[in-house]
Amino acid sequence: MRLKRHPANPVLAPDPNHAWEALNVFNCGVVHHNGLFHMLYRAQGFDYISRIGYAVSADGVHWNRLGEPVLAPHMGDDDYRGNEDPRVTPLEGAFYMCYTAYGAGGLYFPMVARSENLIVWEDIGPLERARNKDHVLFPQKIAGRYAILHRRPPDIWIAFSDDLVNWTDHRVIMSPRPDNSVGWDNTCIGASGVPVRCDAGWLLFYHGYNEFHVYRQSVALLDGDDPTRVISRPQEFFMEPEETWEFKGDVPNVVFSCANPVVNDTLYFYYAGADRLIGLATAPLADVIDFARKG
Ligand code: BMA
Repeated sequence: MRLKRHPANPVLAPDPNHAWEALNVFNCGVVHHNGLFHMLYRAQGFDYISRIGYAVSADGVHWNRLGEPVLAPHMGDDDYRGNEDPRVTPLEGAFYMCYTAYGAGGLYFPMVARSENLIVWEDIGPLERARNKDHVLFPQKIAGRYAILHRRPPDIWIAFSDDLVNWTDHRVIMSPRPDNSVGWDNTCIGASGVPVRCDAGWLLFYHGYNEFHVYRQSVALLDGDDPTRVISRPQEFFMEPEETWEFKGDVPNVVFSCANPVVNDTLYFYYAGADRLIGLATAPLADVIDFARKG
């Protein structure tokens, strides 16, 4: 199974009229809410500082964006190099953005912020102050607690919380596969967008890379009641760099995703090509579930 790239790709490009997003627009979170697609995307100007912009769309393909970022460095040394890779989860009537704060001394750490309108964001706090990223909240509580995926390299971890501030019961749920004969996820893996609940369990979209630093995308299936348990994990990826703009950009050979909303039984998989442009690929949700179950 392969996702189908949208013919209008790329759907979002840097805007030379805005200094803060003149160089790269890439990893984005997308939620479908009240009939509209809302995108929070990572942007860089020539200063290479990451800020987060907002765009809105009726069809998921054509976007209108705000002229100013909605989130920019605001924590002094802790994030002076930027706010990165937003993943946005609708939960209990609000929106939660998981983003990476990139600060002094090469330290980056996972933050959680909250909004009621997708424009004004308030920090809740870090998941931990340690080299960790690719974190994303589940869209519902699991057995009465909030649940989050995160990455302590090179593995995907899960953790739980009563208040979104204190996170406990950290454990590894999935690791790179050095023995995978396809050889695409043998070095490091991390979650993509918000896990999707279906009858079969939780779809965990994730990326992996190998010794050549090629980023590919696939999906695994977690137990619906106990997402610490992996039910199935296909050997194959479902997307890899194929287009010129996915091979060449700021960082070569990367398709990277932070968003996989499902609208009308279709998976909308938003991804960045080579850390420079944003594209869309789709698939019928039923095909994705089939792939995740059977591999
Ligand atoms: C990872 C991510 C992204 C980026 C990717 C490829 O570390 O966190 O910031 O898109 O590398 O460069």
